[in-house]
Amino acid sequence: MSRKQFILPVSLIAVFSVIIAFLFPVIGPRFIMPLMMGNNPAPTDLNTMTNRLTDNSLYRVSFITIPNPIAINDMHSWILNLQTADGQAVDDAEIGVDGGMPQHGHGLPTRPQVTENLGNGDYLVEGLRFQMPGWWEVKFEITAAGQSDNITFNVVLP
Ligand SMILES: [Cu+2]
Repeated sequence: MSRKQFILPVSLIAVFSVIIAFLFPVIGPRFIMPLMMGNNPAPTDLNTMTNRLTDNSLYRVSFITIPNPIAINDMHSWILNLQTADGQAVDDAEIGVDGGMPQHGHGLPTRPQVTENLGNGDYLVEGLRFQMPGWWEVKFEITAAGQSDNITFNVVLP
């Protein structure tokens, strides 16, 4: 093989590698990851209500997203409203946030946190980001007056 015959394919590979390296963060989340992880449609019987009772019915939790609707890859916030099961605002709660994509076996790409207690049972949750379409679970562990309960919201991003 001559020097010329060797250099051409090597430079082509280099150029393509650079192009792919630049494109990957753009096309990766939307197309490559779902392909790798299995592009399962979300279950049709998912409860996607945004106002629900916690697992043991201790609290009623609802949320709005800012902005609404949310877009893939956008860092965004939720306002979570927390009430007792009989409708009293809960203002002194400790709230943990977790979640992920059950069909892909991965967690959240960020570490969202409650950053502000807004009063009247409202809490600001900052730092949420969903980097691919599909079924996401967002879980809150709520502790108030020594009583903990959990809730899992289902979010399906088109
Ligand atoms: Cu995923």
